Amino acid sequence: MGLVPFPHLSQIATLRQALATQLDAMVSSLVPLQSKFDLTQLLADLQTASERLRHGVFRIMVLGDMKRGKSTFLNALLGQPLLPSNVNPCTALLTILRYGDSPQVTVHFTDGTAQQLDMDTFTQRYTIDPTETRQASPFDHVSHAVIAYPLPLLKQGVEIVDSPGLNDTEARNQLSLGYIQNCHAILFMLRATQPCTLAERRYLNNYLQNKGLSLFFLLNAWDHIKDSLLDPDDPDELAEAETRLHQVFRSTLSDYCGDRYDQRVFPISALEVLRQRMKSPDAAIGDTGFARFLTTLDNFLIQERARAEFEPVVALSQRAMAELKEKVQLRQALLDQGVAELRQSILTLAPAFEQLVKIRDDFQQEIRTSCDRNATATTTAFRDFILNLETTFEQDFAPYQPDLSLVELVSPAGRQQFNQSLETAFQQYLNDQLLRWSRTLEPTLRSAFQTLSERAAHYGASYSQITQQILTTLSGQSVAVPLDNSQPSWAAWAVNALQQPADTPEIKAVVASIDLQSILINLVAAIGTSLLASSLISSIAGPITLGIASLGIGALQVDQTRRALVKAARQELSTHLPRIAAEQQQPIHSAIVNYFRDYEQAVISRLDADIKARKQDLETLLTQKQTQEYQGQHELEQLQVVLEQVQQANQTIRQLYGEVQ
Ligand SMILES: Nc1nc2c(ncn2[C@@H]2O[C@H](COP(=O)(O)OP(=O)(O)OP(=O)(O)O)[C@@H](O)[C@H]2O)c(=O)[nH]1
Ligand SMILES: [Mg+2]
Repeated sequence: MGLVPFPHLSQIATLRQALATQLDAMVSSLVPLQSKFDLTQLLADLQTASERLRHGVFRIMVLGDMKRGKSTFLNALLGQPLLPSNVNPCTALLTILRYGDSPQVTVHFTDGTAQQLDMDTFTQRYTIDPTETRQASPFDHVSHAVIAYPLPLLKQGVEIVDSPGLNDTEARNQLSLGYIQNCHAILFMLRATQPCTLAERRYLNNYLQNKGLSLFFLLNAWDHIKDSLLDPDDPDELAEAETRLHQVFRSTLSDYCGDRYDQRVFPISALEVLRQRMKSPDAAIGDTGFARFLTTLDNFLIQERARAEFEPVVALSQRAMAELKEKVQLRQALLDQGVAELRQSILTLAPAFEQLVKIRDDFQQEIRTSCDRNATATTTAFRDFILNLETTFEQDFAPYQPDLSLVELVSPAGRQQFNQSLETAFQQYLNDQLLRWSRTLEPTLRSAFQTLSERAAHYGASYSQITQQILTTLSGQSVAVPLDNSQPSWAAWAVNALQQPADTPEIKAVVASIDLQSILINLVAAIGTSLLASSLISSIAGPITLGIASLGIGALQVDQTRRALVKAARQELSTHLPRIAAEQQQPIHSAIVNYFRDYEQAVISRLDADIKARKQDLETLLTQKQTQEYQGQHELEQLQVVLEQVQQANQTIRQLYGEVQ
């Protein structure tokens, strides 16, 4: 069996199953009541939650630049060299590793098709060929690969995602980025001997910082420090070098982990751990950094992940109980009412039901208004942003400019090289600008969602008052509000769907649904290529050629050339920006509208279903009474039994949840 890296995993797996079993028990108890009550929404919610628990996994993703040892690290975690690794750039695809009874690889293509392979063929066919240049990726048509493998760690409910090294081309990065939201912990791999390069920093700033991700840093190949020592066997010299290196990383990584360096950053030697685990699989891991990392991740797993996963289950179970309780109470109140009396009560209630419908319509209207306002504001902000790019182009583009003193523009090969570096620079510049804009979008959306959340709670409270009135009218007496169910379940849902910790997945989802990638491609296509094709080259080649003809390229020529380049680029920009701004407004507007519409539909359909169910329950009761099917006392006893079962399941769920506290 070998060493278990995360002892809490099996506890969580057991809890998941136990919770799912309780939810299923609730479902089984409730199903027979469907002839009396409309329980469609509640049953669907319970079943979905149970299903989700049964398929629950803990997903870890490794990110980092080329050859940092990502694949080696995952192999060390698994205890065997399953993922291909090499001294050369190696991992070509986003690779998801999950449990399967027998080893099998499925490669998914961008056109939606897939192909199954054995492990060897996969490795042969889909690793980076060291003789290929980085630019021409032969795997553009591949989306990702899934490896199913019978390994103990995977069987315990862990899924592992290996990623190709960070890439020059943003399109390739997007594949890994798209998957980040699906993962519960992101491990960013650095190499001890290369403290945080510019590319790594850029990646961290753009994609990982302040995103509400659970981010851990691994400083791999820590064993390499020895190589740089005068005397590799001198423990004092080693300790000193290690302390110095930690100081460097502490300051570079403080932007990403603040003062939690010790809980977030771990020096490891993946290769040594892999070797050790292959030799003696059961031995405790000797690498203290690696061992500390495992403990930290394990604690994170139980304290944060499990809690986040199970909390909604507890809320749902509580809600199921409260809903049932309310329905039973109503039946109880109506036990002795005759048909005529009940019919009369139902008629009297028409205005109350109309009030519920009015709440629905008012809330719907508010969501729509907020949608219009935000879609318009966002689109306007985007247009202004694009048009303003030109104003600050000089400063903004400066850090990305290719170093002209290294470029030789007189030869065709030199020009081609220049073209390439200019295009990369331009892509990066535009990409960073777009990300900057999308970050400004988040606070706006957050405040819009906050307001909607508050409105949902407000409407929920009014709604509860009326349903309470309905109960009172029907029973002819004051009925106590059942338990803590002061908020109707549609409102609880509506509040929770929007109101989450600072960086809500919802907001990220909206921002992600704005297809920055295609905006970028459009921008690059329109501006980038015309930059290269235009008079730009000749306008800047002029001074250089001149320089070479006379004195060689001096600082003066380089500076002149640089200014000519920026000026020409800015001119190009100014001719294209208005069109780009106009073209992209519609897709951005739609992305925002679609999101709000999805929310509106989900909330309103729940609200609507709730009103209908309340009416329907009364109609059903009336019909039963009319047809003499109704055997009041007996039925009430039955209901009490079910209620007790549901209460029992709810109690067990709370206890189980208590175990992860
Ligand atoms: N000395 C030392 N070498 C390591 C360590 N971890 C990995 N390596 C070596 O570093 C090289 C790259 O390792 P990989 O695991 O392929 O790196 P990667 O990040 O997956 O690389 P790509 O998939 O190409 O991005 C291999 O030759 C490994 O043997 C380590 O802890 N110490
Ligand atoms: Mg790799």
